[in-house]
Amino acid sequence: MYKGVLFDLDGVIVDTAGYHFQAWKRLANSLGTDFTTIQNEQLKGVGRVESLQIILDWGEIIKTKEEQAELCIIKNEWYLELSTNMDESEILPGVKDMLDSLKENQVHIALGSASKNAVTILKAVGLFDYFESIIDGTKTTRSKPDPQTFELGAEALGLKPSECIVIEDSIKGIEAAKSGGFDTIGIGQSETLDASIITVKDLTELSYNCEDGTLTILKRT
Ligand code: B16
Ligand code: MG
Repeated sequence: MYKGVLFDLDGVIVDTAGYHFQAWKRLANSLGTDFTTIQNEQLKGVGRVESLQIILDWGEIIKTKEEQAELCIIKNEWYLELSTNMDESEILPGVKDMLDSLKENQVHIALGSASKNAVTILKAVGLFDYFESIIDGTKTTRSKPDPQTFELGAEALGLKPSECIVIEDSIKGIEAAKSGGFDTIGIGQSETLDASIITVKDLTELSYNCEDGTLTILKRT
């Protein structure tokens, strides 16, 4: 039983993971390099600056700190071009129902995302008001797989890690949550994600019950 849920954003609440991939790929191609969808799994959940460094390392490309800052700005402009017209139709399946159910039953809700665009995206899709606390890339100093994002989320809700569950779509995010002592639900493929409770394709596949301020996951693997 859990008293709080910490939601990742990209790839869990909204389908922006694909937009990040497209924008990074465009940037990599503009630098004369490329990366695969399998490599992209290593970028999911990782902050902007750290993601660029990984891509530069893959391509054995050296850039100064100033050039890296400029490249991050360009990537974000391309990402925002892709995500700017988002609306509630891009909320992933099962998310709205789960948020409604949690809220109706006084289960605490926070966001734990690496993205600096999190507030903009949540407002664009009309989900901002569900969150009691938003821990995003503007509030953290250490990128996932460090547990800081989720530790701050639990703290903001006044809960211990053992009282919260983290919902994540990334390898690094699951790693971060586990190392902070959180149970985890994976969104994606169980071959890729080693979640502690269950990995589902999307939240419509998750059996749960919300009652008197607690969430119970009914079906576990
Ligand atoms: P931004 P999440 C992460 O969000 C994305 O998975 C990752 O691909 C992105 O690089 C990172 O946010 C930073 O995002 O460039 O918008 O600040 O999955 O932790 O919600
Ligand atoms: Mg994610």
